[in-house]
Amino acid sequence: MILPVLQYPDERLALKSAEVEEITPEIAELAADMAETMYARSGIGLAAPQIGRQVRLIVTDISGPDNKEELMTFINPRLTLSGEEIEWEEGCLSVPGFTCTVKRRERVKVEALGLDGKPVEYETGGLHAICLQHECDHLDGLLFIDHISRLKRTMYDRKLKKKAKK
Ligand code: K1U
Ligand code: ZN
Repeated sequence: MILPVLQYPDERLALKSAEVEEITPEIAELAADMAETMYARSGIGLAAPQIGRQVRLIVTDISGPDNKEELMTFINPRLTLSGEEIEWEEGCLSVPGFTCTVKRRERVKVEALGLDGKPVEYETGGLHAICLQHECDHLDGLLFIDHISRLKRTMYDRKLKKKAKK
């Protein structure tokens, strides 16, 4: 099922999510719905808080909605960052109409549980590393706009207020 994606400044996006205690059929269904929603919105990642569920669950597929070849689900992910700091132009399904360059680390190691409850360890770089940092930020109530300069953030907030008045 395709679910509505919460949009900034919805306060639920700023909440810290809780660990998944047990991988129930509901969690498996939530992961499937998140993947469907991510593809429907042309995203390469989605975190549970974006659809109003404050649990530590993310999905990614950097092959994109036209290919759907690299779907990955991570439960209770923990990241270890490495490599150089790089700049990447990010967008977010919860922050429509705005993109901005964010500084992130080049490589990540993810330790998580898979949908079968088994531990997974996965190392990656480039776009997937950026996407994983972005999605894990959502689990801690952070958006990419929390990483940009105060000036750019103020400009975006003003743009939103103007749009809301119309
Ligand atoms: O979390 C989200 O809202 C999904 C977001 C993830 C993301 C985008 C860009 C950099 C890091 C993380 C998106 O998928 S927005 C769509 C998008 O920017 C994109 C789509 C296809 C290829 C590349 C980027
Ligand atoms: Zn996002």
